[in-house]
Amino acid sequence: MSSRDADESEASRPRDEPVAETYPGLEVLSTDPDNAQTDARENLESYLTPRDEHYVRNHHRTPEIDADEWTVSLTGLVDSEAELSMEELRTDYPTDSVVHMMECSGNGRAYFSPDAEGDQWTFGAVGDAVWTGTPVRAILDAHGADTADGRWLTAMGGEAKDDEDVFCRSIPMAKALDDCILAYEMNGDPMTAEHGYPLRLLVPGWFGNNSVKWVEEVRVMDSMVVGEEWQSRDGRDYTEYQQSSYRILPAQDEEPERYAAVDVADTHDQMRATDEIRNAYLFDQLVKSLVTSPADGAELSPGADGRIEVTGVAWSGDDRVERVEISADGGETWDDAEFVGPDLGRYAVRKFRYVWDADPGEHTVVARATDDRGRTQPATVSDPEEGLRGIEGDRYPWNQKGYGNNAYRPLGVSVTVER
Ligand SMILES: Nc1nc2c(c(=O)[nH]1)N[C@H]1C(S)=C(S)[C@@H](COP(=O)(O)O)O[C@H]1N2
Ligand SMILES: [Mo]
Repeated sequence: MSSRDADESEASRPRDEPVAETYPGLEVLSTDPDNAQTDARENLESYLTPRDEHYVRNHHRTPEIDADEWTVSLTGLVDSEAELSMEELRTDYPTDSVVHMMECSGNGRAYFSPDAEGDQWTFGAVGDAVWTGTPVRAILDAHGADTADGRWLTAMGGEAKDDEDVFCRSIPMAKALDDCILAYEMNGDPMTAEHGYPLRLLVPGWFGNNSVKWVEEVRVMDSMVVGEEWQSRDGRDYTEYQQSSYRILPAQDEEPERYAAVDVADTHDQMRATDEIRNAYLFDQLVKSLVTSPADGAELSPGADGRIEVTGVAWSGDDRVERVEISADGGETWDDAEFVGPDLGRYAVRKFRYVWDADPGEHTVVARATDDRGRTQPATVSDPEEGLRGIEGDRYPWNQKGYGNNAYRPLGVSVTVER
């Protein structure tokens, strides 16, 4: 029985519980489908974001799935196609865990002017969790998959109804082999329904849109999902979320250019290689940071020594965060912050602190992170008329769907230091 048949025999049905009740730590942006972000900067100070403070981002209604009935099909360029139960995934293959600070591509959309279409996420569509499951490589190796460079692993979500676009993502084979897992646990417990129970693809270091929830088929292919075959496979469109959404689309472009394949996965590099790739795909995350304390609007009375502790979090994509700087004057002058606490791996959150010798008055405190390839956060978002396709002149490219914003100035906190 394929999981699609299982769907129809009640292995999956839409879930009724309102997110506002199940996730008290979230601010609900929309319901049906549910979209909710963490409601306070302090929530992100935990090394692991509790499951109920981790943002939820859905295109369709959350399915309620019976894990005993659920299977994932392995198809395409493999010696033997297979249909794997949750039990087989857990017991027949190795297990791996990874800590990943996962960010939605739409996080920071609210800071675009004019508005970009979609839910107006501010800073809270990001969360750090430890994900546990079966390494994708082990499954591909066991079934004689063609894992040559240039192949793609396409993962398909199982929640779309017959008249809905399937949430489907193609991942370059090199990344799939390197560290992707089919995850069934989040922070040591089974995932909650909204986060993908019973199974999701987890693509560490990459924007959340790559980590397909409720995955029901993974297919080894020689291209991404593209073309007519995939625009109406079983009467549904499997290309929308790969080729149309989750692309950097400047104001002057009507539609993103649909490619069968791209050689460059690194999102930042795609945004620069404007001749080869007109509209970057949102693959690995861009370096970013957030001051978590003091709170925006705080009135601070420093101790006798006039010092105030500034703390925050930083994260990145495939390249590690190497440096965080703090400015108490909105970005005119900078000082290095120090990293504190454990490093839980290359994709995990990094916490930082800075001891600020504060003068009385009003200040805008901002943080700026830089990755180990020297890429740093830009100051602001560009105007649409500039038509940028990548980060230029300290400006993040305004884009129609409001993706990838890692500009530091909109994330600053305004504080008053008292005498
Ligand atoms: N099947 C499916 N997978 C999905 C989505 C979806 O709508 N359907 N949303 C994606 C997006 S855009 C993000 S940011 C993450 C969010 O994961 P979370 O809800 O666990 O935070 O899931 C991704 N996986
Ligand atoms: Mo997302």
